[in-house]
Order: sequence, then structure tokens, then C-alpha cells
Amino acid sequence: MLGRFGNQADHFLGALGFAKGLNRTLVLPPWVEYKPGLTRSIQVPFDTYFKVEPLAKFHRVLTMHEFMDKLAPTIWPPEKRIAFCYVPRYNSEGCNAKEGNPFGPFWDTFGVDFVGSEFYRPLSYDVHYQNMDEQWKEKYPPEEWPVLAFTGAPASFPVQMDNRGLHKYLVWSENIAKKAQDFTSSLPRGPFVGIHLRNGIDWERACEHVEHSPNLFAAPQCLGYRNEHGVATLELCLPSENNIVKKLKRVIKSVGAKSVFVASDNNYMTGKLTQALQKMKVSVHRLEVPEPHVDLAVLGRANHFIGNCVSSFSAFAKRARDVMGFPSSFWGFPIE
Ligand code: GFB
Repeated sequence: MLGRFGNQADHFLGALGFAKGLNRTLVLPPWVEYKPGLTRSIQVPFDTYFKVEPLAKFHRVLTMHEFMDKLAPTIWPPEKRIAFCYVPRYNSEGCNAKEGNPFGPFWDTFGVDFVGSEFYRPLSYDVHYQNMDEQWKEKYPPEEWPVLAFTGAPASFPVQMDNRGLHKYLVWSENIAKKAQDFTSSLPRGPFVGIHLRNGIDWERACEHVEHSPNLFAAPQCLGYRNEHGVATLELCLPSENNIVKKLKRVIKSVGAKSVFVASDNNYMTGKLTQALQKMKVSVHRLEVPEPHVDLAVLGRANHFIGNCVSSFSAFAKRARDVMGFPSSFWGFPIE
């Protein structure tokens, strides 16, 4: 799975839908993280952040560590390790599954090397259409191909409409849930609004292209998969501080919120927001030590969430709330 957490979560839901469609056990991959100063990605076990049991209620799953320890020696011995890719990669004749970061470090974590490549074109991983599940089963019967190991997630970005609901099986691990719960109980009594401010330098740069990409990154979550609800604007991608304050005040009033929780990758606007909300007697809070997953878990518990439609980080919080029936909205949306 490529990209950072939000991107990987989109891919994960797609891969889960794919495994279910093919009726094959899903090996739960580790999450890939990038640390400043490290040239190689690190792999964080799947269950560090999420519980396995809720997923197992939906479909057969096991963690990658379990798979490598218990099953791989018999059903996927080193001489049978074939990498799957759509077409040859990196101008070569094979999948080159371990070329580059995070690919090499990912497989090295489990001591995996590949002895060959398999190109699955023209099949696609969209098992919701055109008997694709049957085509996979026919071309790769499980007796002959017990393991399908992909170089990239068999999933699209952003997550397909049909797989969004699978989010209900993603339940935070005890550790993350407890941190979020402890933090939420430290907020003033009463409803709170959770907001996501995606505004780091990488984001500013990405938003520069928004005019030419009417459906950038996660934007289909509000604009629709066919831009039924408009095309992305700079305000949708990088809302102005004034509009943030305006929208936030409106939402605070409608839910009778007593506090605001801010999650951000850069500028939390705490000074500006504290000042703007002083008259309404609404306080502004953030995690002292920012942790992306705890931020998301807190956003999931808010009485209302305002997110960035273009960000897949926001999209995670939005889906988690949708499956619970909790309300959310987006900065700069509806498009004016
Ligand atoms: O999650 P993500 O794929 O979402 O990547 P986008 C953004 C990363 O920034 C997260 C951090 O995984 C976090 O590490 N981050 C963002 C945050 N917002 C917050 C926050 O509120 N709290 C904390 N603690 N961390 C896309 C990338 O990001 O941005 C694309 O996925 C590309 O690959 C693009 O780089 C520019 O969809 O927002």
C-alpha cells in the first residue's frame, strides 16, 4: 500500500473487498510509515492500530506475521514466491517487487524474496463488475495459486463507492481507543466539534494543482465520483482562515458545542480560534503530543466533524462517522 495513512486505509478497504469477492483469505498487511531521517520505510503491525476480530466477522483474515510464521513455510515456500503485478515495472521484464521504498523494506521485514513474476492484465481488481471475481478464479485457481502476493494493493484510490461501507469493520485497537477516550473525557462537559485542518507545505503545493484536477485525491467523497456535486476549488482544498472561522461558528451554534477539538498536520490555528470563539464561551483543544491515529479516533467521537474534502486523512474520519450515523461536513462545500 502506497502513500501515507489515509491513502493506505483507502487501499486497505479496496483490498478487503477484493479478497471477499474472490473468497480468498486476506493477509492483513502492516502499515507503512516513513520517519524523518530514515531512508527506509518501517512496517507497523496491522493490529497496532486496529482490532482483528471485527474484520474476521466479515471475512477470513490473519495478520502478516501470523501468515509468515504459521502458513508460509508450507503453502508459500521460498521457491514458490511469485510476485503479482499488472504489467512489468521499472522498465524491466518482471514485477521487480522489491525495487524502491517502501517495497524493498516491506518484503525484507518478512524475509521475502521472489523467484518470478506474474502479470495479471487484463484482469482488474474491481470485483463488483463484469464477473471479475469469476475471471480471477478461472485464471488463478486456488489449488494452483494458493497465494496471490501483489506488488501494490489490489485496490483503487480513492476507495470505490462500493467499498466505503467496509469501514465499519475497522475498529481501533484498545490502545488507540483508550487514548481517544481519555482525551475526550478531559474536554469540557457538553457537545464538541472536531475539525481537521490540513495545511502543511506539501498540502499547499498539492492544492496548487486543484484547478486542473477536478477530483483531486479524496474529493469524490463530497464532489461525487463523477463530479456530480461540482469541481474542486482552492477553497475546498485549502480553506481560508476567515471561512474556517465562519463555518465553525455556524456549526458550533447548531450543535450547541462547548468546545472544539483541532487535528492538524501543521497550523492548528489555536490562537485565532480561541480569540474568535471567546464570546461564545467555547474553548479550543488539541492533543499535546500529536498522534495521527488518536487524532482520527477523537474526530470519530465528535458531535460534528468538519473535514477537508480533498484529504484522505479527513476521508478516514468521515467514513468512520458515516458508518456510525454521525454527521459531518466539509470546508468550502457545497461549492459556492
Ligand atoms: O493520511 P494521508 O494519506 O492524507 O497523508 P492526505 C497525510 C499525513 O499527514 C497523515 C499527517 O498520514 C498524517 O501523518 N497528518 C495529516 C496528520 N493531517 C493530520 C492531523 O490532523 N493530525 C496528525 N497527527 N497528522 C496526501 C497524501 O495526504 O497528501 C498524498 O496521502 C500526497 O500521498 C498529498 O502526499 C500531498 O490525503 O491528506
